[in-house]
Amino acid sequence: MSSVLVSLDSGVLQVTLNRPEKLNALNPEMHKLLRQALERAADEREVRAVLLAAAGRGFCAGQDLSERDVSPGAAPIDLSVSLGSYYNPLVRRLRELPKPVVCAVNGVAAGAGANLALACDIVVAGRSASFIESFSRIGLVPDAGGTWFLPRLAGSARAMGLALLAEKLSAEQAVAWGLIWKVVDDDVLLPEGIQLAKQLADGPTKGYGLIKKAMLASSGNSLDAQLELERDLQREAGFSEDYREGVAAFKEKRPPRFKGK
Ligand code: LHQ
Repeated sequence: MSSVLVSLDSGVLQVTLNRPEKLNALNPEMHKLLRQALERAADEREVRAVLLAAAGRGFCAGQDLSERDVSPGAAPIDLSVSLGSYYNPLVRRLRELPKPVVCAVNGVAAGAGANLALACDIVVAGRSASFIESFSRIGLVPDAGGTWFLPRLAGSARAMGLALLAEKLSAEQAVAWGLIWKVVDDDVLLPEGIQLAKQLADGPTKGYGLIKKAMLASSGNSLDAQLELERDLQREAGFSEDYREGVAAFKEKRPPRFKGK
């Protein structure tokens, strides 16, 4: 059985981490398959939204630590290689993908697993899910974008506490702190994730891509620069077929039929 399952239905590419016995800890094979799935999402017109989900009782326990030889005689491991080859491209791909990415967090999300979830656009979590910036427990620095996402989402005091103390944050607390979109009962998590992704897959895909671009740029921009960017992106959105359709539907008092163009 593949460690990452991929299926396309109604415009939603569902990508499921599938190594439940290791709480979906990420190894090179999973990274390869994840990358392939996200490239497919970027390339195929039929894909209009992505749903990242996971099998079993955990979402993702971060980097697979069993593959690291840390015995006294072993050569020191250069972790930057793994970040440069796998994690950094993965986070960039998710953020820069011009299509919405929903993440359904079904259980514990630890280390890079937590930050993988935070790299997605809409994060919905099951009530029993939790987030742990577990890096400091093993002497590491939050990676996979953690030191960028956390202060922006939760504020610097909470970001620092999460990173230094590595305490488990409940899904309810993650919502209260602004880390994620919402919490739902565990038994409806997947249907809820699918429903959200389908809703987005039926939307103005091109406009969504431009929204992602604007949001991503905002944290490095002055208000002035952001206003200029909004002007440019709005020009592009205004030339889309979906803008015409959206306004026509509004005038005709009917639901829009977006084509993603
Ligand atoms: C695991 C793992 C795991 C292997 C559970 N690996 N097997 C990036 C680039 C380069 C280098 C370094 O790092 C990074 C980014 C990172 O992600 S660093 C952070 C790595 N992750 C962690 O430190 C989390 C380690 N895991 C845990 O702390 C716990 O397993 C959590 C809190 C996630 C869940 O605890 P429990 O619910 O009590 O489950 P468990 O500990 O019993 O785990 C279940 C199984 O999964 C168990 O296997 P076993 O054969 O004994 O049943 C664990 O060994 C395995 N597993 N995480 N990361």
